[in-house]
Amino acid sequence: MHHVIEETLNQLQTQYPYQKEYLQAAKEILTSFDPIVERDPRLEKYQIIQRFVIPDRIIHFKVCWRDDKGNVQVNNGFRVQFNNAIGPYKGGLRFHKSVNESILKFLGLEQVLKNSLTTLPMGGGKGGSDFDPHGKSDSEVMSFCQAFMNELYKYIGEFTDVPAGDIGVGAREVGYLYGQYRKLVDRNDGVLTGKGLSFGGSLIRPEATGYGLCYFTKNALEKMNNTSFEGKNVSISGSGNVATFAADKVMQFGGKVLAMSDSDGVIYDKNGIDLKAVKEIKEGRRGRIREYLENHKDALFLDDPHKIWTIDADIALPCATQNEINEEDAKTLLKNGIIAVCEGANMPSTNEAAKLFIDNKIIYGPAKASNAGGVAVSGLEMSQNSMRYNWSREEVDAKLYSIMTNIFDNIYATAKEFNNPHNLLQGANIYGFKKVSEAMIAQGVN
Ligand code: NDP
Ligand code: 2IT
Repeated sequence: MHHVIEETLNQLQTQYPYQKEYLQAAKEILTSFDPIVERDPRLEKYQIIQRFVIPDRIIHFKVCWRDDKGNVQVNNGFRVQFNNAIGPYKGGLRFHKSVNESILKFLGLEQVLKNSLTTLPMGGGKGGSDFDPHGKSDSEVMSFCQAFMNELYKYIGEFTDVPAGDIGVGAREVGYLYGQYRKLVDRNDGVLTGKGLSFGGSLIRPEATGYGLCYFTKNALEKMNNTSFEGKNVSISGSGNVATFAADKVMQFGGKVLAMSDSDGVIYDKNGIDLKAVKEIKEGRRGRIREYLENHKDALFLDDPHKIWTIDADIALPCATQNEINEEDAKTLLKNGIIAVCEGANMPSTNEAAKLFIDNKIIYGPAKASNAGGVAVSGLEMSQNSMRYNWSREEVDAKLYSIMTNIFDNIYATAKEFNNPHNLLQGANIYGFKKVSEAMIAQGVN
């Protein structure tokens, strides 16, 4: 390993020993930069590796709000502004009880490379709160979102930082957040993406991450394996925004979705998942996925989310959360003859699992490339807001398809250039880093 990479990783380990997700992402990314640090002495001369892996700033604030009983609740709020060398900070907000600085730093770091891969002018950031939306009423979610924005609005803007959704933040939350922002600053400038269609949202944004994941996977299946989704069995973890639209597109492409999940467990339906029923449970009632069994007598419930990887499938699309595929899960998938694992969630495979996929030469689509469709259409939403114009559904979908195809082609070409065509992870890291590092060097030490 190049000494610059080794020293940087050691320093992070010493400074942030408890930030395990951040250290994991930093290790995964920096170790793949080995050949380019050798090749380009400017990276060492200007300390680009160290400057790249540390966020520009972290904003940590207190969020106080009242629940329906009138009790005062207190949560932590964050915005990690990671890197704005190629465009305004851009990335989602996550509301989940597990949210902390480590998770948001890993997500922000990934976002910098992902946004660069889209080729649109967006820097990287991430934010959120340890607020748990499960079981909260609509008015509680609104109170929380308003209190969160009462702090966040000071740090965001159409040219500075443009947040969006992530786990626990969908159209409802973006609506409440945007409403409070507009009230506070008296500007309707589109500062969040994922907005409702009636106030500046883009067609296809809700579908974009799941559809984009399938467009990426379709390209990979064709160009690496000369095959397609047609007739393939697919496991999709999660049952939120990304998972449901991925399932929708897999079915449109002729695949069969055997299983989906939530944090309680897995539904397995050998007849193929009835997506309408899943959407009715999840979108309509915000219920639990095991309710699927009430109307689907052939389906089974497996009471551990990891068990989804024991189901014999051709393609796995992890669309729930980080580290949901560990080394054991990866071995099980490989033993069952999986041909492709393409990531809808961020960092769903541990570094050990990802290495197994790459070493075994299956198609492994790394998150920062395969799930970039969501932020890509967020970028297109920003363009439409700036133009005061809306593209049609077909126009946005065609642009998304072309962006995902380009991402695949660019990272595959880079993986081949570095003599490991199956290492799309290295391809994505190096290709994404190129534009960011060039911009940092060109803009001097600051
Ligand atoms: P949602 O909140 O819409 O859905 C999250 C889903 O994941 C829920 O079904 C949730 O179940 C499930 N889940 C959470 N933890 C676990 C677990 N440990 N095991 C199994 N299932 C779990 O979020 P999104 O669909 O938006 O996000 C999913 C992933 O995709 C995240 O990693 C996110 O960062 C990533 N992503 C999202 C993008 C977007 O545009 N929304 C863009 C790119 C990536 P439960 O209800 O039980 O919590
Ligand atoms: O992880 C991600 O790329 C997102 N949650 C979407 C970010 C965005 O700004 O649309």
